[in-house]
Amino acid sequence: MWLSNMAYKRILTIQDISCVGQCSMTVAMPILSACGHETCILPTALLSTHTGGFGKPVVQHLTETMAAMRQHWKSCDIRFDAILVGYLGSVEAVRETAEIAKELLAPEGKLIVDPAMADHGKRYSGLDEEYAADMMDLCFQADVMIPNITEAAMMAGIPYREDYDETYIAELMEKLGGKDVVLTGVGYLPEETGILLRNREGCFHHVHPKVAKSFHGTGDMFAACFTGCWMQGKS
Ligand code: PXL
Repeated sequence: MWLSNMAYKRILTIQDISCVGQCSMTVAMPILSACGHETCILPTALLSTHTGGFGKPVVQHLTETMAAMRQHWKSCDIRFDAILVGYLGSVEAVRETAEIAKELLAPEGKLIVDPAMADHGKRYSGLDEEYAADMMDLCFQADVMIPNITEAAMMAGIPYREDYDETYIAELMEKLGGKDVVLTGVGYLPEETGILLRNREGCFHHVHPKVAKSFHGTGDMFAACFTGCWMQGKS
C-alpha cells in the first residue's frame, strides 16, 4: 500500500553512499527527512570517499542488490510519491534506476534527476561516455532535471563555455526542448551565481551572492532541498 493520500510523502532517493566527503546520500537523507517526508534510500554503490580529490576510492557496486530490492518492494506493492536520482556510479545502476522509476513510481509520482556526472566542462573521474549517454536518457524521462551548465551543455550537444552570457544560456535551454529544467550555477556577474528554473509557465532566475570557493556536495544538497520542498507543495 502506498501512502500518497497522507500529509507527508514517501520519497525514494537513489544515489551512492560516499562514506566520507559530505555528498550524495549522506546529505540528501537528512534534508528530505527534515522536510518531513518518509525518506527511503537505495544505495547504488558504497565508496570510501567521493571521486573528486581523495585519490582512488574503494568502490563496492550494489547493482544486484538494487534489482533484488526492486523485486521485494514490488512484491509488497510499495510505491513512491517521488524518486530523486543523483550520482549512480555505473551504467548498470543507471539502467536499474530507469527500471525502478518505471515500476515503482506512484501514479502521480514525480521523477527528479540530477545527472551528477560532470562539472567545469569535464566528466567526473571514472564515468565514461556510455554512462553519460544513459544518464542523459534518464534526464529526458524525468519530470524535472537538475543539471549544472556542464551537464546541460552535454545534453544540448553544444560546447561548454566557462564564460557565458544570457544568449548562451537561452540556447542551452532551448536545446533541452520543452522539459522542466532547474539549471544550477547560473550567474552573469563574477560576484553572483544562481538557479534558472524553466517550466511551461515561464522562466525564473534566482540570483544570490557567489562564495568564491568550490564546495563538494552542494549540488546534491540543492537537489534534495528542491525535492523536499516541491513535495511539501511549494511551487
Ligand atoms: O557530489 C556528486 C558526487 C556524488 N558521489 C560521488 C562523487 C560525486 C562527485 O564527484 O564522486 C561518488
